[in-house]
Amino acid sequence: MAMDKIIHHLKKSRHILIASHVNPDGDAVGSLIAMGLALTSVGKHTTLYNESKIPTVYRFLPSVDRIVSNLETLSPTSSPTLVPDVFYRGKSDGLVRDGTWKSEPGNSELAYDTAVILDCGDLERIGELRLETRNSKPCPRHLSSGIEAQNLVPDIFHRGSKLGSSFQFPVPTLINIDHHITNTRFGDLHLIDPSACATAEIVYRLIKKMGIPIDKAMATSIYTAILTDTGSFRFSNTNKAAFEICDKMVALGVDPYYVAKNVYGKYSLGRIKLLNLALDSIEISPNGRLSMMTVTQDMLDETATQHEDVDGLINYARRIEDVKVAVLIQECRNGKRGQGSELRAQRSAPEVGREKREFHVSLRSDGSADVAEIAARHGGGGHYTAAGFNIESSMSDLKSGMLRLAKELGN
Ligand SMILES: [Mn+2]
Repeated sequence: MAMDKIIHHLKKSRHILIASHVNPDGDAVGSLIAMGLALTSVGKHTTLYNESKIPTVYRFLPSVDRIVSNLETLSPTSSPTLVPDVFYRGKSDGLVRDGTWKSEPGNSELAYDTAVILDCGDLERIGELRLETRNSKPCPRHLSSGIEAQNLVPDIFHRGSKLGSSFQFPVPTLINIDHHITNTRFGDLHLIDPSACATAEIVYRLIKKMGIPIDKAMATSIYTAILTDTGSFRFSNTNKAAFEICDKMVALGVDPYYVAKNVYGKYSLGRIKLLNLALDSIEISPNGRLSMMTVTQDMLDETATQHEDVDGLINYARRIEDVKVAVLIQECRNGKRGQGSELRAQRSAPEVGREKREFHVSLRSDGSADVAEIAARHGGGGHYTAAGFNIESSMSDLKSGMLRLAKELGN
């Protein structure tokens, strides 16, 4: 069983890198912290990684300061001379060896045995950090501990590196834990359950099965993840486990009012003003089935808000009577491109100059339309009722394209 294999592997691991998606939501932050605290409590050396700044509303979470956004300054493996030539470089006909493993005493202490990727439908969701995967053939699993790594055939390694950097480190095994229906099944070991209300539900099951006692800090992280990913038990992913787990977390000392105050009760004035602008931007398709909200960079600048303040705004567009699908078009900050944008940039290179910009499009449905499928058409993904994708386009082309979707939604 997948979970047993993962537990077996985690128990053998010594230094575990745990990461979740860019622009993290409550599930990405809460799952990351819960997993990190649990593995730390059983003596594992853990590194918690998220590329983005953790949103203000989640900064109350215990151990949130343990999350780093830069591995280069943290890991001794950041020096490329320490683990020099161990990696393979991709070739179209497969992978060719790019050097030899130079084992030096102590090196195994510096490397990650394992990376656990949480709440990411595909590996690019972790951002600029590249954990390259090889799906060509099954990897030998017996070579996973640090000491044994000295005898490794290098081709079982994933290479961790950062775009535009010589920084790299070995990551022999990737574990993929997620609840997105569009998960690409990247990595070596998978725990993917689209019926889970949140990745934190799966993390909870894993921690329980490992026999790790859940303390109040872990409980607060799990509770917050489930509370926010279910929209406070309102979204379609709300299941029995959401209530059962949260009930247990409260029994372990979580204070629901304290969490709610931090997550929902502390909005900056700028965020409220942004809400005003966003509500004002709402357009409805002629048949009334699709609503569209736009958030431009100018709106963020005008209200001194950031990406994190856009979180949840789309729900206003979704709850409008008769609307089946709500679309939120968000302009990305200049130069800050989202996942997969490189490919799209290449594809549209001849069209540069027609004011194409990078946008993130969020989609929500009332349960009668599959927005994961719509997002997948554009290279994105998500859940049946909540999904998204990045696209390079002009605002007007994008808006008319999205409005055309309304016709698929009936009259
Ligand atoms: Mn999630």
